[in-house]
Amino acid sequence: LQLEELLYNALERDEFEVHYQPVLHIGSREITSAEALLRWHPSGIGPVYPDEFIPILEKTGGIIQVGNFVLEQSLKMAASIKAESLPGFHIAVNISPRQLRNADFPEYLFKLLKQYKFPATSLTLEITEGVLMTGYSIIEAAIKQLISKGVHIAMDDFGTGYSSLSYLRNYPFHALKIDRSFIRDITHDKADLELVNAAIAMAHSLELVVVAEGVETEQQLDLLALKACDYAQGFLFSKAVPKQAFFSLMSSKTERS
Ligand code: G
Ligand code: G
Ligand code: MN
Ligand code: NA
Repeated sequence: LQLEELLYNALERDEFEVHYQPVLHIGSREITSAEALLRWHPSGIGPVYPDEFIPILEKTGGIIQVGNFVLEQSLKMAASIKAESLPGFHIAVNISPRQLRNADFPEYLFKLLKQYKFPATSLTLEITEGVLMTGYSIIEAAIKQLISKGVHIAMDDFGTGYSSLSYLRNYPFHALKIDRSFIRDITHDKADLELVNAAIAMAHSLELVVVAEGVETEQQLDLLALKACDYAQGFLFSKAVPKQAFFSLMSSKTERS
């Protein structure tokens, strides 16, 4: 209960910060997008990671407000990158089931996109299979409404859930993110490499782009390039960093080219 108490009013106390992890196009090695990852720094104790506090926010409903904060910060950040250096820049934000169950979510998001003059097609919402497994028809409707307005949806943590294939059949997703547990051993585990290869081939045949998560070595990147994976994200390039550090990452890239 202690974290739950500390989370109460954490937004008002300004304890949340959105960090950004670059995503690179494998072919060009250019940063083309970023994933927003929430960080919490409660005063007194050290940083607490999302795996610990997101489930609590989901339970208490605090995720609605905090999720809106993440979306707003992310769109603001991405809008300035688009304006200053990279018109094609894309931003990815993780969305919880609880947010999608809120009937006001799509309208809220469309208003935000308008406010920041941000194209729907430059925003990806990352959802896990768990989001779809909840079986709420309101979630299904929200996802279809978002897609119809051009918002991209990525299936996150692919391979770790249960029924991913039927969801891929039923929703026009734009991207598939292969969970980092499948990437970790591809240089020495033949079965993992074959699974990743099959996932990429399947995604491409359904016209989805593929992002490999948790890429830590050049050897992994080489194999992913060989298997025609489209994008990569991981410590090889950068961990998630605060906004200013992300801006420097972007400008050092463009200055060099
Ligand atoms: O960086 P890492 O420990 O940050 O993130 C762990 C997990 O927490 C991610 O896989 C992601 O699914 C989830 N997460 C991070 N930020 C957010 C967020 O803003 N909203 C939601 N719903 N989940 C997030
Ligand atoms: O579940 P989701 O994929 O949205 O969250 C990404 C999580 O993976 C975050 O916790 C982030 O810190 C972590 N992460 C990102 N890149 C790497 C990496 O290269 N290696 C490892 N081990 N974790 C990573
Ligand atoms: Mn994610
Ligand atoms: Na993931």
